[in-house]
Amino acid sequence: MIIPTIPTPDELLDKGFRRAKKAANNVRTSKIPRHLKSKKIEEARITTACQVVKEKLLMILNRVPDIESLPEFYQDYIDITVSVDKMKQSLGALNWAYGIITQLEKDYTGKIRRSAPENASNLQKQLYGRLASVVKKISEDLDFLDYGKAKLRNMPTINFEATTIVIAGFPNVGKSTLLRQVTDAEPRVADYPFTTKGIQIGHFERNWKHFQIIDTPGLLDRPIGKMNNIELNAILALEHLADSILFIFDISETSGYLLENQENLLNEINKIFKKEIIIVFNKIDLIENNEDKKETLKKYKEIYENTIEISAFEGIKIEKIIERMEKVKKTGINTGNIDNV
Ligand SMILES: Nc1nc2c(ncn2[C@@H]2O[C@H](COP(=O)(O)OP(=O)(O)O)[C@@H](O)[C@H]2O)c(=O)[nH]1
Ligand SMILES: [Mg+2]
Repeated sequence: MIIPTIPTPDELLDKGFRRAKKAANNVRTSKIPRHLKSKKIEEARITTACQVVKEKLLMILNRVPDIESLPEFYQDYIDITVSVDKMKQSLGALNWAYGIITQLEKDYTGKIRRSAPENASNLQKQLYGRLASVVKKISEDLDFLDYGKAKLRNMPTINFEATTIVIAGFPNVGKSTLLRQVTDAEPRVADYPFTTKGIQIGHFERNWKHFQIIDTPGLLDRPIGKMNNIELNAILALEHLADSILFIFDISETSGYLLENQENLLNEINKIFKKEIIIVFNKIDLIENNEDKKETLKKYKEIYENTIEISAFEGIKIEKIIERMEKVKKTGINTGNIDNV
């Protein structure tokens, strides 16, 4: 979670005014000489109301991390999900309000100190009006941050130290099955733009090295050539994470996708991701008695080098995949380019 709870303008003002009232009562019941009281009361009201509102604004500003200092994947994610510019604008507006309120507080406490006691209450009312109008001016910004908070609540939690492998391949080729076979626990599901099911992140460890496997249903399982720019950006954000892509062919074609189409998808992925691609032929258990399919597999193995044949469902040759993943080098370099599509 990157954004703290955001109050509405009314909540912000109510809190300020309520605390100000208490502060004023404390002065009223204190031992300050009577002739000084009315000014002290109004001064306490002003200072407290301004301080409470400022404190809350500062808390929000301090708790939202500096977007530019986040890993690129998160910057892209925030940009695709809510827009980094709008986010910065809203935070900028809160910062602006903070500055104005500081000035108002200073001006009005000075005015009250210099004023006749009978004018103090009027000055305090003036300040309240101006404070309220400043807070109302950032109403849309508070709204936007609250919307951003909701949108970013279930952002993927990425381990940037881990070697990361992103799975690609048409629906039903066995991506989820393989993810479950390779990783320890149930994969964690996080929101991801343009996916309805969210992305799934699984982990496993080997020889004290941490591996992270990411499945992106709805994203790397359909023709990329037809995607619009925002969708492509959602894909490219993955480029920041992926040290390698694992592409799954369903050699049995029981998923309903012809091998020819699967090849096209592989080619498209090859074009946008400048990453090493591990090619896996899945569902070999289904072609055991099919000489034609076996022949096709042989042909494909000649075209693509270093492929692995598995049955994710029966757990055959899973170890081979893990051994292959262990050889993946951590790159962490973004070389993605949507112009290649
Ligand atoms: N026979 C067989 N079925 C498999 C294999 N791998 C996956 N399946 C089945 O294919 C279907 C789709 O698998 P799933 O992992 O959900 O595919 P995804 O859409 O790519 O995530 C499921 O019914 C799986 O049980 C395999 O190696 N052999
Ligand atoms: Mg799946």
